[in-house]
Amino acid sequence: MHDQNYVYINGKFVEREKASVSVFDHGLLYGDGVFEGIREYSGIIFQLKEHMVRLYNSAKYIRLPIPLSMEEMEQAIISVLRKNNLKDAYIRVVVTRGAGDLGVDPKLCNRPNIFIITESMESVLSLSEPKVISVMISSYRRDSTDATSHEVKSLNYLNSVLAKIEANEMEVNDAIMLDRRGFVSEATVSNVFIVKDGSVHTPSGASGILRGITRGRVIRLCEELGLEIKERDITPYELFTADEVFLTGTKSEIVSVGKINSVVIGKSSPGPVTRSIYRAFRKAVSRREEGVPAFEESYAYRSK
Ligand code: PXG
Repeated sequence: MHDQNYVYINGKFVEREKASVSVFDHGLLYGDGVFEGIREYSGIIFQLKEHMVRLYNSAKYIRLPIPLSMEEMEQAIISVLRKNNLKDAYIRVVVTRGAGDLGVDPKLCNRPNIFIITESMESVLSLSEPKVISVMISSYRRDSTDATSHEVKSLNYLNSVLAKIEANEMEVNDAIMLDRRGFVSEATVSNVFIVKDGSVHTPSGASGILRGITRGRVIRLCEELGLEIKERDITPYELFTADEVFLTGTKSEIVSVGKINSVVIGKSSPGPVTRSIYRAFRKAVSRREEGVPAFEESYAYRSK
C-alpha cells in the first residue's frame, strides 16, 4: 500500500485514515447510493467511459442527481490517481444520497456525498493462465429486476453478501445465484459464462444481472476471436454439463470455474476457450484505446 494515500471526498483530498462521512448518510443507513469499481492498468483507466455511463444510469434509476458532470467525475478520478501516483490501481467511486434524518424518505437528503478511493493493485493477468476456483449454487435467489435489481450498481449488496457468507461456510471460493425463474443469474460480484461445443453463452439482462463492463468487453472479444456468443437464459443443467465455465469482473478479471458443488466442470480447467479469451483480455487491458490515460497532460485536473 502507498504510505500516503488520499481519498477524494466532495472535491477535497483527505488522508485515508481521516476520510469519513456522517452516520446519518442514507448510503450507510439504507444502502441508498450507487458505485463503480474501475481498474487502471499501466496508467490507462480501463473502459472509463463505460463505467461513467453505468454510474450515471444507476444514479438516474434511483433518482439521485450527481452534482458533477460526467467530465468532472472523470477529472476527479484522474486527480486522485495522480495525487496518489498510482499507475496500476483499483478505483472505487461512490455516490451516496447524503445525510438525512433517520427516516427512509430521501427527500430530506439534499447533498449527495461523492468519494473516490484508490488502491494499488497488481493484475492477476500477469499470470500466464487464468486462476481456477470452486463455486456453489447459492440457496439465495438473485434479487429480481422489479425488486432491488442488480442491474443497478447500488450500495444494496446484502443479496451478494449473504451468498458470499454461504460460500465461506461451504469452503468454496464463490457462489452462483439463480434468478426467480430458476435460470443462472450471476456470481456475487462477477458475471457467468459457459462454453459448449465451442460456442460461448452468458445470461441476459432478464436474469437480473449487472451488465458487467468486463462481460461487455469479453462479448466483444469473442466476436473479435470469431467465437459464437449468445446472451440467453441458461439452466442449471447447462451450467453443470458445460465444457467450460468462467467468471468475469473488474476485480477478479477472468477466472475459470473448476468445480460447482462437487461436480467437476469439463475435461480440464482452464479449458481452451477460456484460455484464449483470457489471453486476448490480457492484451486488451493496457491498450491506449481501451480507456482514458490518467497521466497525460491533456487530462490534467485543474483544481480551483
Ligand atoms: N455482477 C455484480 C453483481 C457485480 O457487483 C459484476 C457483475 C462484474 O461487473 P464489472 O463491470 O466489474 O465487470 C460486478 C462487479 C469486487 C467487487 O470486489 C466487484 C463489484 C462490486 C463490488 C466488489 O470484485 N462489481
